[in-house]
Amino acid sequence: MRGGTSKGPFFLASDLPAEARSRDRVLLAVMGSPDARQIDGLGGAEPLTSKVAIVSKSQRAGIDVDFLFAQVLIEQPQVDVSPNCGNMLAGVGPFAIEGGLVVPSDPTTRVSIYMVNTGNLAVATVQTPAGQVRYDGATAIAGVPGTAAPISIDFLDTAGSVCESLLPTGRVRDRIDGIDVTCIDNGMPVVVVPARALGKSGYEAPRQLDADLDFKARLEKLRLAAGGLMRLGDVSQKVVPKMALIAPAQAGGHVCTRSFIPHRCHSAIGVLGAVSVATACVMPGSVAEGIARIAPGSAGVMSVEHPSGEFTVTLEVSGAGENFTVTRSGILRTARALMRGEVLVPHSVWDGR
Ligand code: NQM
Repeated sequence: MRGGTSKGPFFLASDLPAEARSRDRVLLAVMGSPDARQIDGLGGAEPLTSKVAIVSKSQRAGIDVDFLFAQVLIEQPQVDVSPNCGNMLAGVGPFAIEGGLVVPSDPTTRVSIYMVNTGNLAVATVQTPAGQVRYDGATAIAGVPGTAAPISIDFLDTAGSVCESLLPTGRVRDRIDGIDVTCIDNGMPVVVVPARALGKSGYEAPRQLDADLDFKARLEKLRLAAGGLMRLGDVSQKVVPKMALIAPAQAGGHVCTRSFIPHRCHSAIGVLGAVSVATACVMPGSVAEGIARIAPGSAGVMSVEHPSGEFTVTLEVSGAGENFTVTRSGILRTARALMRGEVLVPHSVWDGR
């Protein structure tokens, strides 16, 4: 399925090994990792197309389905299930309805989703006229050609999704390596850095930033240090925290971003990454102060600019400092089922030989 600006196979959990090491071995074979081109598997040789969704009927009261997201690393034999993915999440509702895990209603179906990676809840509203998933529609999202049916997603409790709290270092600002940053986790651990502090405008094309190896080395140094402060331990083999450069908005939004996931510059921005950056922008005292332009009363709707357009996040927040609280975050995505079938995994992988 395409989920938002990501793409990958969706599995019923019952079709995969239950034990994590065997499951990961199978997922690496499915995607063709480790290999820069993922030539012997389904992966698309970039982080946004090296993702897997694993879905099952939930045993939790009041919850429809459980969703486990797996980021299959491309050049390392590793699968990271520490973060969530708000883009693949967009495909979970349609997949669950079409797979018979959720009974559809007319004209929309609300699917409550337990996000196993982070232990958070999301509620997706899927268009289901006459009880059939509708994929076509008029909603455009940046980074996907054309239009499709809208899927709105509400997050109820994403603060401190992977780290223990919204501000994992306990501070709104930290100084690392001489640079002021805000480390935040409202669905995705992100280190927010003013682009100027790293000698960038924040308006560069992703490939320009990716080609600057000195800059990338400096960014990784900052990330490794921030990972420790955010109590994520040694993050050298983890895909979190992500890094987000911010600059004043250029196209009518509230802030402009270039995000790194974590080693390549995103062609747009991750969903929960955008939610975390938007949250930092409305948080008094963060490094976004003076960079994000927020008109009084507009904090509830944040437009986050990125290399291929903008991403709108709705936020309900209250308080300041230690009492700053996020009560709800919302986003709009689209998704599409691309094919159904069987992926073939060598016996030796399945058997662990
Ligand atoms: O932040 C990219 C993406 C993502 C993850 C990444 C995502 C999210 O664009 O919720 O969606 O941060 O690796 O799919």
